[in-house]
Amino acid sequence: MNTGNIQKSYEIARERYAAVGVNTDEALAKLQKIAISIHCWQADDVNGFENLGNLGGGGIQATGNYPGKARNIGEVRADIEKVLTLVAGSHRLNLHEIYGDFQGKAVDRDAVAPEHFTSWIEWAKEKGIKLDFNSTSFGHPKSGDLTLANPDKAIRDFWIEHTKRCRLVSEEMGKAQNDPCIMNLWIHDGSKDITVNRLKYRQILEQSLDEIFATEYKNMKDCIEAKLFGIALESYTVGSYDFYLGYGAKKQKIVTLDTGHFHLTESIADKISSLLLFTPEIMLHVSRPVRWDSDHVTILNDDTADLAKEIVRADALDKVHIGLDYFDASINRIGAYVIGIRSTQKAFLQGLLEPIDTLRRYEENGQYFERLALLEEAKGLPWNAVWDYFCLKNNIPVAEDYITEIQKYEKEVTSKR
Ligand code: RNT
Ligand code: ZN
Repeated sequence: MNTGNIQKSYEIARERYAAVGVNTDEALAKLQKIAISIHCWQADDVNGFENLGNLGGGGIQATGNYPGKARNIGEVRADIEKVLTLVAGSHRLNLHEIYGDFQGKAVDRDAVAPEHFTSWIEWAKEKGIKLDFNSTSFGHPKSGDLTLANPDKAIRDFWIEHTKRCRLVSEEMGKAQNDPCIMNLWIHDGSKDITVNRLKYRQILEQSLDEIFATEYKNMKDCIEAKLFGIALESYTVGSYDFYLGYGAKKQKIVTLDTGHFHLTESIADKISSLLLFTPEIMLHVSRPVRWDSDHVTILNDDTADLAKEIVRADALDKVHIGLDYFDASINRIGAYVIGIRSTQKAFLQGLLEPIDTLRRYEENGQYFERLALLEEAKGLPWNAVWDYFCLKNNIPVAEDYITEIQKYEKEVTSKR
């Protein structure tokens, strides 16, 4: 890329934005601070490295068999390190329990402990990355259709113990990194066919959560993630959105909004301003549902852009944790990461460049034609020149230049796996 042209384009864009009352330098400074919690599970199609034999199940599945997936912790770390050379800003890594460093030992889920994450904590510290965490209740012989909502006390207690231990792991991560570790709790519990005990399972889940959350921690924050349905669990989901929204509002827990977990015509962006009023913070799993919760790679589409805009409009960047959640096994996985991260950042940049003061003034004056006109014109403002400059300034590949970097890594590293 011609650096001189990028700089020149930025100067022109800066002037153009100033004309609508937007300071591009300020927008860039804010974008620089937005951390994205990168999900570790795109690297290996959500397999993890426990030595128990993954049984699948739990209503999620990665499709595709593109070569080169990470086969061990070292490869996940190498891939993430590569990704970080192709994106600007400081980001976080979101680990699932099944990615623990179990050193070849069979450590069952009810035996996981902070020591299994010591090497992750050390690696993260060395690389300047903060960690987030997730309990893992899928892909295990005891997963079945019901985990925390299981009427069978032995199975339920097993998962309660697992989740409690995951909170302790998160607490230790948070302490070590001197920044709260955000722990997400998602369970697949549900039913393939019509159930006549909808209330019963939800009562059990509520009790399990109360037990899990009884211990207060200072260095971790809990978030709870709802879902519409899982594969083979189509008729009923215990942890529905209503369930977790109610629980989160009542117990002041963070509700996770996964953009793939709602009816496809539902606006996730519109939920931000309501959640901000009734729950302490928000966790996002930015994904791309195609016809269902398909977990395609996040792109800069209207849904992602609207979500980012709503967060900026609500001045809530410090209350919203931005995580990614998709797993596409059909394309280069490092490429999948980079596309998703860069597209999410582009969405936030667009939000930060919105001529919001003028738009709000129009709205308050009842000037609705003017509001719509400026919203439409704003779509064509030269945000991409600002984006290119952001990449240049951060010394990472500008525009499509990252494609060749990924091709090179594929040739030299992932194709040899
Ligand atoms: C599943 C949820 C959940 C998982 C990860 C792996 O539908 O979105 O967040 O994708 O925990
Ligand atoms: Zn999710």
